[in-house]
Amino acid sequence: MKVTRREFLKYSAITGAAMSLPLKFGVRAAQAYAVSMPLRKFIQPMPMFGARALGYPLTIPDIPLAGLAPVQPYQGVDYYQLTAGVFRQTLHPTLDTLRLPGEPLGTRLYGYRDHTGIGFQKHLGAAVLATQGRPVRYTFTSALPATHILPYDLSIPSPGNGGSRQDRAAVHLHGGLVPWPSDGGPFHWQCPDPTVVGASVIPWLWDGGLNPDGTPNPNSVVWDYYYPNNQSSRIMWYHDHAVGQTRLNAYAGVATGYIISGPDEAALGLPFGDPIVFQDKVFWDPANDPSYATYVSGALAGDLWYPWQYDPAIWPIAAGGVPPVPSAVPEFFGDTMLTNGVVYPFHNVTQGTHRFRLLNACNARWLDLSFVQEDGATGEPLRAGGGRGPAIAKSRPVPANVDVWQIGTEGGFLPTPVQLVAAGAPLQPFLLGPAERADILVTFNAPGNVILYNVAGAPFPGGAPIFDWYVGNTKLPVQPTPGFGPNTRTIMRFAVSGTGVQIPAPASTGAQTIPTVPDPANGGLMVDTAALATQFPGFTYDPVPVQMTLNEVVEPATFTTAGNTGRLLTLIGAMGSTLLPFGQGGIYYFEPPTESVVYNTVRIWKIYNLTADAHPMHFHLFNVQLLGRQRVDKNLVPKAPAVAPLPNEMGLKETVTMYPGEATIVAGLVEDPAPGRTVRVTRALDGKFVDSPVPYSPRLQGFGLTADEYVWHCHILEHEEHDMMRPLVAS
Ligand SMILES: [Cu+2]
Repeated sequence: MKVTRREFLKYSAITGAAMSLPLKFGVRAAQAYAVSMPLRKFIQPMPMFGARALGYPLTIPDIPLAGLAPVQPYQGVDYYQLTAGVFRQTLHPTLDTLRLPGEPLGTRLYGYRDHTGIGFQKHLGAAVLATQGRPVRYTFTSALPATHILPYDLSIPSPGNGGSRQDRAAVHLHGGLVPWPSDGGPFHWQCPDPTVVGASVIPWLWDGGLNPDGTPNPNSVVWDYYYPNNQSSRIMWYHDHAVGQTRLNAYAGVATGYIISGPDEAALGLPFGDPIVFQDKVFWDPANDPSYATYVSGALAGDLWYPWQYDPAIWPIAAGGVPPVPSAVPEFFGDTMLTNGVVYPFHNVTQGTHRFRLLNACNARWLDLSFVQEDGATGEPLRAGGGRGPAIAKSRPVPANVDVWQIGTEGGFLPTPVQLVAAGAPLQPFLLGPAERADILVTFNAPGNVILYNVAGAPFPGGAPIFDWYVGNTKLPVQPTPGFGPNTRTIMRFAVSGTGVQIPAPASTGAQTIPTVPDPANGGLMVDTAALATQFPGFTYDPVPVQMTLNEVVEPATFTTAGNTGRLLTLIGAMGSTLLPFGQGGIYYFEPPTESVVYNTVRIWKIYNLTADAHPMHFHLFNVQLLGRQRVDKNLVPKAPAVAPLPNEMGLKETVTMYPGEATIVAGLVEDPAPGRTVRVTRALDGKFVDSPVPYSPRLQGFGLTADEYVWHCHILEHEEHDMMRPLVAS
């Protein structure tokens, strides 16, 4: 599963001195990576999504579901008015004690809000609960400030029209099957000036305007987002995707949940299930990075910290390279875990079964999860085989007595639910890469405090000690105090008491995926074409694989306005690349498209990871069924038969972990998001309607293509932005 940095250098076809410096993860420069202040764990309740809507007591702080606009202009849709704005919220009480008299309280954040306004803005607020088959339409505006609240690297490629405005925002429904103008891709950005928009913004949806004679005027159109919601029940999320600043906007908080619920879910008779969203952050302590305010206007102690320095002590740099200041970095790992938007919360539960919908919203951190018993004396995991003190690193947390079943992923329900944990004993990996979701049933079999525990390496899977925060890790620059952060292993506490009902996992859910059979020639799985024809009538199977590579290279001086930065650049490579030969580097996002898909087809994608780390590759527009993973050599020749997916990967997904030194093979189910290329808009007032045509992408027309524009990319947000993303042409 893992290649060493030495192997990576061979794989990457980078020779000479260019990348000869190995990563020096044990060393830390003075300011390259700041450390959060100690924050006591498990002292605040976990906020709940939609508390009012779902009947939770108001004493539990809630993250509001989006409210309906007071005027409902369209029939048959849920219409919202959404804005991305800036606000402050206390994410941990200690952070407010760092403020001087007269300074505002709370950490400065970005986030979505609905028409009810600024006063109701909450971190991860404006989550949407959608009804299957009932479209959601909304008007979006950006009220982001002109100067970003995080260090902003102007050397990242310019978005073109609009220059390097820092107040841009685009809304991507992650996992949504939506017409391309509503995909909220990199060039769908808006800013507070409505006349300045991204190259892919094109008004197209009827706004209800009439001609003087009272007939509908089909040319009276606006740039609204429109989600058909013709998908099986699932937890999705929507988050920022503006080119050049996605990583910053999302880290600042422009993200929240979006749940589709329908009869397929109701038939299972399960409780609704509470969304639980994980993030890792660093909070600024002026004592260990006095320069930060130079790069972040108005930053206060306890505000979000984000790296601004490309530190050669952490990341490789080519000879002679001079990174800009501030600089984008190859990946961000926080030292403090947030759940549902606050620092290290607790959540009171009864014994018995609870349904949770997990979302990993970290920029770059995987989660390898387990439930462990808490040591009442320390607030840390109870350990066996060692005591507190130096031996702690060798001892093991004692598992809590829980059963865990996974019933769904980001693609909806698993056709066959999978038991991950039985009475505390792990049966299957419980991994959640960036952007992945897990719909789980957890049964707490005993009272007491249970810690949700994470041991995933960061970067994944190899891991570096300086990004693995726990008591007893002697490689850390600062030793955490028991019961306090920084700590990236102890995510949250479940306080278990009382009794409740046990709910068995369904044996099957009726969910569909691409049918497969074992592949006798290559190993792993292959598409069962006979069953496909029966289960997906009208779909064509294209067995010719799209072959791609994932690469790490030195950023060419021509890539950026900053000249020879010497920085690491992650890229996707394609057969027929115009920039670098296949397997030897890759192509920039701005280069002409090379990947195209056709609606109502199933197509194989084979993606070779030639880098040292895993990448959570995310496909817009379509879901995939993972078929297998296969170890390959530097010439992309298989070294062993492919290995079949894990049981909890047997279902549709849109974000797939692709390990280093392996080819990951998936089958993409490319559905048509707007059959007939029209969307009917009906006025609520009088039932007058227009079938608005879905236009083609003006940006793709610049490449001579009459088609719909999507993207596919790595969901390590620093990779996506710099520059592991490619256009996806659909028609
Ligand atoms: Cu990546």
